[in-house]
Order: sequence, then structure tokens, then C-alpha cells
Amino acid sequence: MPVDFNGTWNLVSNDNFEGYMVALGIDFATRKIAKMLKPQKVIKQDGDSFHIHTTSTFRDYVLQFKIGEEFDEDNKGLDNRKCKSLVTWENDKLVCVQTGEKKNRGWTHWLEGDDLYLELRCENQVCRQVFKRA
Ligand code: VLP
Repeated sequence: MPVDFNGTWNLVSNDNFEGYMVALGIDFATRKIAKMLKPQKVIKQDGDSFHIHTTSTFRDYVLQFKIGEEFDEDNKGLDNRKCKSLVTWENDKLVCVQTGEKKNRGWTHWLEGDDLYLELRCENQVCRQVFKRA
């Protein structure tokens, strides 16, 4: 097993979340609420099987996947657009490509020191989030 993402992680920084949300077409009122949030991620990893629960006081999002197995993602409570998602290892990074209506959509997770990083991409926008262990 290459890297161990298991744990509970708290958001400590969130660069250009606004640009990412605009690219996803999230409305103004929702963006105003969403950018105040400090989401927590609970990641359960068993080999190449992942369960990522992103929780906040506003909305929650659950994502389950296996590396290399494409799945249907509904993005419920986010932008609600359906897409086909595929997560692969690129060295020690988890890279997700979300194929659908939005160009260049996806994300990358990696560990640096004892911090968890998440880069969220949509069209020409990149959001960079950093999480610390709870
Ligand atoms: C939608 C866009 C905020 C903003 C409105 C709702 C869930 C990788 C991946 C697991 C994500 C995070 C999604 C953030 C998109 C916000 C509600 C925020 C809390 O994480 O860990 O899917 O895609």
C-alpha cells in the first residue's frame, strides 16, 4: 500500500474556492455560505478502496471508490451534475478525473509532511485546500 490517507482531517486553508465554485455554477447565496465553512474529511482507506466523507455544518458529501474502477458520481448537494469518475495513483498522489459536462474537472489528493492536500479543478480554475489531522 503506497500511502495511508486514513484519518480525520480539518480544513485549515482554502485558496480560490470561490473561483472553483463559480466555475461549477454554484449560485451566489450558496457560495456565501460555502466559503465560510471549515469542512472536515474522514477518510477510510483499505488498500485501494476509499471512503471519503466530507462533513460541514451546511452539507455533507460521501464518496466511495476503488482505484482504477470508473463509477457514476452524482455530486449531490454540490453542483448536482452527474459525471463519470475514475481515480488512479500517480506515484503517491490520488488523481480523480471527473468526465462530464464540465471541462477539465477533477481533483488530486496527496500528503505532505503530516498534512493532507486537495487540489480541486474545474475548467480554468484551481482550488487548493490544506487539512490538518484532527
Ligand atoms: C459546492 C462545491 C458546499 C459548494 C456548495 C456546497 C461538502 C475529495 C472530494 C471528495 C470534494 C469536495 C467538494 C467541494 C465542492 C464544493 C459543501 C461543502 C462540504 O472532495 O475529497 O468528493 O469534492
